[in-house]
Amino acid sequence: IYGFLPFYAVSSSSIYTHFKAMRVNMGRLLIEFSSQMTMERVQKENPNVTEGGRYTPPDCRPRWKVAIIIPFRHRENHLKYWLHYLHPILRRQKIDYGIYIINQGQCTLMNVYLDSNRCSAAVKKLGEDTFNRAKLLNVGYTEALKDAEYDCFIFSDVDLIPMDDRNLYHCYDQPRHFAIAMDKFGFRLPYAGYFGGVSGLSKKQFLKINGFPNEYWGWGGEDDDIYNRITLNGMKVSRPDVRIGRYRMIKHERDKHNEPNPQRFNKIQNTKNTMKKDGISSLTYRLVQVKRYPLYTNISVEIGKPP
Ligand code: BGN
Repeated sequence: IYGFLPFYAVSSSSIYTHFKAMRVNMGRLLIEFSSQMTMERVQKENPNVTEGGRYTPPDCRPRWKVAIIIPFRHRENHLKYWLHYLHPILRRQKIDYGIYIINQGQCTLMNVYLDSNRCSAAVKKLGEDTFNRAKLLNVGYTEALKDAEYDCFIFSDVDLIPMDDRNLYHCYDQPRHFAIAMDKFGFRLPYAGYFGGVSGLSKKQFLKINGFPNEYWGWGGEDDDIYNRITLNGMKVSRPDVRIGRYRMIKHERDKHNEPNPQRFNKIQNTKNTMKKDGISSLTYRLVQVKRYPLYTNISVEIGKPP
């Protein structure tokens, strides 16, 4: 049958120029972390990204407005690679997006006169209290919505780079898990209910599960709690094809002040009882600083410490 297909049907130059003009996705990408990376270089590579790391495609009106939220502390080098790889991918995917880095910081002096939800403008520093990934993600959701009317939120670790640009960074009918085939897990899911690394929920899906838990201090379990919230609320996780959802993780030492949380085993058994009161509805934090850089918006917050 294929023998009868005229060759020009697939190779005609008009089709070729058409695709070239659309700057279509490229498929499998080469991702490496050995070349020198500087913020200046990444800025030069991305001249049409606007202040705060915002981009809107000039030639279409995307269905979603996407806030990409990255929980962060002490990973400047990873951030350079993340921005270097992701900005061009997101532009090819024609995503309307903004990048929000959520730093776990600390106020050294509180501005009691003005507003107890903010630190004094003068004194601020990076926090060294126990890390809390999911609470930082809740903060990212809240702060991004102060910036623009986002209706889709993608939550990404700073060390995860997609290896295929057909893994589209927008929202889906069901909560999305993007990082399904990471190199460190042999390019497959470590277990069926894994929801870690990179995930995405529409505003509606996020509110349906009352956002993420605020009470997971230290490493582990918060992503399993989010998975439980999704299934307990009658939704199911959507995933890309395993050949497309591939990721490279930038190698690193285990972080300080992010020890495995010994309570996580118990906590993930209790999502059904905790999710209604612990979530976006109960989120409190203090804003330390918001700074707009050319390639991202940097938000530092004080989120407290474990009880
Ligand atoms: C799981 C962690 C996840 C983590 C994955 C992959 C827990 C809860 C108790 C079983 N869950 O074991 O948080 O993303 O490993 O590293 O520790």
